[in-house]
Amino acid sequence: VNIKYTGVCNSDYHAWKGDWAFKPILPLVLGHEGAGVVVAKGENVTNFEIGDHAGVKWVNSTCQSCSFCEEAHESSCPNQKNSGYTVQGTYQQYAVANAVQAAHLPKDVDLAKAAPLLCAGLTVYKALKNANIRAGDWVTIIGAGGGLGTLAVQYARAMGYKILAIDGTNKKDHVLSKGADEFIDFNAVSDIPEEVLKVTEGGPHAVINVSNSVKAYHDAVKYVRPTGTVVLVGLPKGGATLSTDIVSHVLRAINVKGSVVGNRADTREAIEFFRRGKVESQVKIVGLSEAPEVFKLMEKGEILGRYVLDTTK
Ligand code: 8ID
Ligand code: ZN
Repeated sequence: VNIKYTGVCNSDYHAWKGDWAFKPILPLVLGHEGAGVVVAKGENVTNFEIGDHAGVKWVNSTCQSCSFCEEAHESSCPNQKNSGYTVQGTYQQYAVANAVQAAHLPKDVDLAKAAPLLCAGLTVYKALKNANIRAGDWVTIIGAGGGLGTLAVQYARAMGYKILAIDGTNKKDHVLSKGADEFIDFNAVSDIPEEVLKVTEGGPHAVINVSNSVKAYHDAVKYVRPTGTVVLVGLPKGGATLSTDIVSHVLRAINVKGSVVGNRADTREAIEFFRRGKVESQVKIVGLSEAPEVFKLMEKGEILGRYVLDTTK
């Protein structure tokens, strides 16, 4: 795939820093939100033609034969390869993906805006599906102003949920403009569980944490509504653990669930929400050579939405 644009995900930052116990290959080209044009294909590839638009996502290839692949839990395939982690990624002009896992991008979808959908959009859409809630229910989105969070707010709105967004002071206007009903500033509020319980009248039916904050995870299991679900998406530095008060956990019958990207159907559905205008993809386009500056902004928590790199600059 001739990659035209690639999104900058916080996971790229973690890969660069070597933050997780699961280690990347070295040397490594980062990137797993690549959008571009098919320029060559293997002789057995039947589902793409030269000239088609394609997305290269985190799940670059899977074995198709394990029990997880059989049941469409491809992101749990033990034999999967990951773009920008265990195979060379999309911070370059030409990248390879297995045709089965490459995403089909309709030609009327702008490639720069499509890029963030391939990880951020897909991941939050799947996390919301995994929350298993109904239209009208409360969902709390932690880290709502970042790359994943900005899209999470919009998918949640499109899916009919009431949204309580949590992030820093500098993200408030941005997050409310994307459709959050309520906002809590984690810098300004000292007792976050108390405030969440008040705003959501007894706790949200689901919590999606897309921040790196371990404290936010501990708060979430305290304030989630009885029978509700905390979806773990944000990936803090390796070694972080989540503890929970067992008696309270049992008596409130709460669920705690990890969620990692999504399968091919989730990818197609997440792209379709965007194509139909139900979510917008706010991107700031800079040159590939500016990636180090983007990482600095990410480190300081100053990014609203997603940065996308133009691979020709
Ligand atoms: O499949 C997955 N599970 C998956 C896929 C893609 C990304 C997981 N991730 C992980 C990344 O590795 C990272 O840990 O999701 C996390 C978020 O990625 P991102 O959206 O690309 O990061 P960002 O744009 O930097 O946004 C993070 C937001 O969190 C806020 C920041 O202000 C920022 O807006 N935040 C922080 I840091 N601490 C917070 C806190 N205590 C907080 N918001 C609320 N409360
Ligand atoms: Zn990502």
